[in-house]
Amino acid sequence: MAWDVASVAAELLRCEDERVDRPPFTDEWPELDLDTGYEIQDLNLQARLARGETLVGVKLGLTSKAKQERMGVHVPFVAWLTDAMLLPAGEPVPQSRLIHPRIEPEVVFVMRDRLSGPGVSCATAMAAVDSVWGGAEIIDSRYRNFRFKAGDVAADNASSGAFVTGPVGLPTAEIDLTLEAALVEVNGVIVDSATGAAVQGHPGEALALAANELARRGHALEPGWIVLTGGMTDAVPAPPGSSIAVHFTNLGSIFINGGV
Ligand code: OOG
Ligand code: MG
Repeated sequence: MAWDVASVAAELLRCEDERVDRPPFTDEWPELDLDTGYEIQDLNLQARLARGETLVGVKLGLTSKAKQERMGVHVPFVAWLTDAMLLPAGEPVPQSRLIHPRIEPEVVFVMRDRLSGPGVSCATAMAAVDSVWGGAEIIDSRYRNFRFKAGDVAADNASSGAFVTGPVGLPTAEIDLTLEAALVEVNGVIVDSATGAAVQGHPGEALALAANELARRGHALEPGWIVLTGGMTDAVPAPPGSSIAVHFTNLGSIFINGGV
């Protein structure tokens, strides 16, 4: 079978809806590059909106060395967040709709102003932010063992699954994000940690990257949007029965039960 943008998009949504994983498309279609991946991602955003979901923001992928090294993909990229991915605080991992969830700590921005690239810097990006939050993303790949290349993972909406935001939101002036730490706790044991500096040197750089990358695709960051700036540490598996927590220095703690 010769894959194209439309058939890969349909197959990815089918895998998501039926909770099945598969080998990466680049095994059969090596020319599936990042920009082709974005075309597929955009087609599936339209499909998500057509079935009643609402666009609520964007997520960045692979903005930290820890994530890039683990996934073997060394380019950051952007994907879409819809309201179907919002997990209320205190809810368990939605295992019934995920294949092999993993959790990662992220710095989250809520936008006050529209932010449109190109030419956005960390400082101009931060000036458009309303508030900063701690977050936990529950990623889930439609690729077996999370094996993929840049084009595959961009097409797969950057392994989107669900995300939770924490209990504390601060104005940007009240927090030094380079020094803001996140500890990752699994079943009572701290297994990893990083500060915001792990994310492109400053999470605001990731925000600028999002605005500039979206401009290339004819979009801007809109007021009220949520931006997940990317995993600060490697992600940890979140199987049924597990108990995961993310603790931030100033942005509070998020507790996520692995569910059943
Ligand atoms: C790709 C998604 C990356 C992040 O924060 O880096 C991502 C993956 O690791 O499966 O969400
Ligand atoms: Mg993430």
